[in-house]
Amino acid sequence: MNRILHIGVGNFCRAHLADYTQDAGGWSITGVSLRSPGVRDGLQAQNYDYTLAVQGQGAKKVTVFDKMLVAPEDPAAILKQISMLDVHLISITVTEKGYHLLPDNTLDCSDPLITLDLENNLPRTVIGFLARGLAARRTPVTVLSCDNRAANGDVLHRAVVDFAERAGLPLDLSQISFPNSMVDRITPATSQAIRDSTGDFMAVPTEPFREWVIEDKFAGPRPDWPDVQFTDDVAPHEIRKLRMLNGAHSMLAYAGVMAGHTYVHEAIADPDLRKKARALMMEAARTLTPEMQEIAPDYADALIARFDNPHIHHSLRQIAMDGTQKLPYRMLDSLRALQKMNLPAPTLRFGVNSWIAFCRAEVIADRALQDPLAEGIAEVISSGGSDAQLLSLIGAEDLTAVILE
Ligand code: CS2
Repeated sequence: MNRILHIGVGNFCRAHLADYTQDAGGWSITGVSLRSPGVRDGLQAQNYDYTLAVQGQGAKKVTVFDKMLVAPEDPAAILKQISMLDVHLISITVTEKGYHLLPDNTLDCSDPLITLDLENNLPRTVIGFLARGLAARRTPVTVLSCDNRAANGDVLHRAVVDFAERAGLPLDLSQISFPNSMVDRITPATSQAIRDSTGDFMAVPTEPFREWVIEDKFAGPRPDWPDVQFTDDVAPHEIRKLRMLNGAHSMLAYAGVMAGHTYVHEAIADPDLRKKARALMMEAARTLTPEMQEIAPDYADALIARFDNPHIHHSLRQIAMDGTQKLPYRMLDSLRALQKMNLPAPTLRFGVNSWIAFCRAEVIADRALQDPLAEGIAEVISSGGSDAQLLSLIGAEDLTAVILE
């Protein structure tokens, strides 16, 4: 049977890639956790099967995983998997921070984990595993990023090549492809209520909607995924989704927490935030291609209806995590594009200012920020630093005047 090696077995991949792959049939997935054994232990105890609790559609058994490996327990086993002949696809969901990139989307070689990986044959990061594993691979393989990042395949490609060059590893790039992709399915963390209602400790709650657009650039075979759009150019779809859905999500997260809300469906029911969510989406929409601009009003309505879903308990604090990694592609790219067109962007500015206000409130309340740059943020705030200094942490120096105006 053909296999996918999937790195990062969080709820999102178990609700998206795994669901699509099970529907396709004929493929199995071997999961890799880069850090803790928790998900592996939980899934192993139930033969790697779990319940996908699709809101409104009931429980679906997902049986597509054949096993799961935990990288720190045996990193060499992961490298071996990358070179195996029945693995035609290596897919990735490690979230934004898992790429170890600078705000300009290049590899952050001053990152301690990347430094360690450059010096050691047994890696810890996804970039280290890919570069070292692919250097030993002799047959075609596709590396498919399924994370929210603009041009996710291109930036992953660049980071892996950069790492390989610095580590002196030979990569046969004629055998490896890195398609860009847009992924979408709102998938919160598993709550006790979901565990109780499904009787499955490892159940994953998700919404009925799912969308996947992939650049048609596969080095070898791929599953016959149903309802996936294959295209030469993913960017218009990706930018639509990242700037409208994720941009509004992040604004709701920061402004929503500050207004005392807990979940997305509560924040979107707040009349002021509802108006602002739509306004942010429509500001972002002006940066899209003409085709996407045409569908933007309907798309915005559909997104708001999805945010309204009271059965999906999507925590605002979950979305608020890792803001330094998310804001660049969710808000700053739109702000830059609008600035170039000389168009106003009051709600996007409000969104970035809400992040600043949220960071300040958290640090002042002595709550640890969940962000790879948490220390730097806390240092700026507790030493009386300016908002401009916070913006420089996310590479927004060029936008300081616009955002803080
Ligand atoms: C969310 C996303 O956690 C977040 O930051 O904005 O996970 C969002 O739910 C997905 O991208 C929807 O496809």
